[in-house]
Amino acid sequence: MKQLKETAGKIKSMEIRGAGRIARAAAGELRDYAYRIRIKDIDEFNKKMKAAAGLLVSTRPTAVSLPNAVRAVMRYEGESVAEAKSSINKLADEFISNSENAVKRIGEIGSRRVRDGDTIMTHCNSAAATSIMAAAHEQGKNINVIATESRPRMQGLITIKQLDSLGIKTSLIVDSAVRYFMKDVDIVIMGADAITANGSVINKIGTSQLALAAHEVRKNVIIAAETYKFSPRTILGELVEIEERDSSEVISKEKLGEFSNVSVKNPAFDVTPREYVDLICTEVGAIPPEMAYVIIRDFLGWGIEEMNSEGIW
Ligand code: RI2
Repeated sequence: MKQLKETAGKIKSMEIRGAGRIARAAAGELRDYAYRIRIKDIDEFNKKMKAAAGLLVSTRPTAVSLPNAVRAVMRYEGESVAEAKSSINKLADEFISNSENAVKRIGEIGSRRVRDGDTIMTHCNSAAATSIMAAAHEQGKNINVIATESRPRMQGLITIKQLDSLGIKTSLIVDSAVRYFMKDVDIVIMGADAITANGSVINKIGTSQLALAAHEVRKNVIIAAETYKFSPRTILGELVEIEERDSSEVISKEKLGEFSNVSVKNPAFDVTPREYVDLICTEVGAIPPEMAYVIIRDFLGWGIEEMNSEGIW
């Protein structure tokens, strides 16, 4: 339980972050937790697993990769605890390796859209998006990247570090300079935390203004997202919840305490309508956002009837 809570805490505090990474961490934790349970009774075991799944999913509400990963592992079968454990082990390992391969494949597919000499603008830090840049660079294309800081958590600093270590020339800009620099950009590449059935993209706050600025000057926006970032529940009309994080990420509690009429709003994500997205690059191909429903139906393996039930596992 201690380690389970620790992993959940790390996801919540964003020590483990990035939609793909939290998904893999949750799948791995469920597998390890299962092996730590010392109960012989299968019903009791299942109850513990359900509680653990619930705890992990509750840590961050927006990135759908998290419930999708948990769902993938919680499909385990077994009449006995030993069987259940081995099924969980197999499903978790499968999810993790498929996820890692997906990020690599997205790089290969997406890099075909990058031309030699392109300037790419990106936002926040997305493993799927940087995989495209890394692949293009590896192919010998000379690219320049403009990376936003991505306030308040400054994930842009992670991006510039990663790109720098690959030898990719990168300029760091403040978030509000996005429109100013858009004229120099050839293509915008960003990640996603969730994609809805109608092709809207939920990603780090600021993504939609970047996409809007790109749209204004007809620059292509590519979203790099594994298939498990598509949200099955949006087929049922559900909206993706936007995580509101603590005010202390924006201004210290002490400073805020100096004011009587000030509050802080700190949404972690926003929604980009599909009209501003040219292509979603997944591991099964680059698709127009209008095809999001097909990905949910054909690649996630969720039956509509399963989604109608109370919980998702
Ligand atoms: P990958 C991140 O969320 C960013 O919004 C990023 O674009 C998205 O997850 C996808 O990241 P946060 O955890 O899975 O920083 O592509 O809030 O790495």
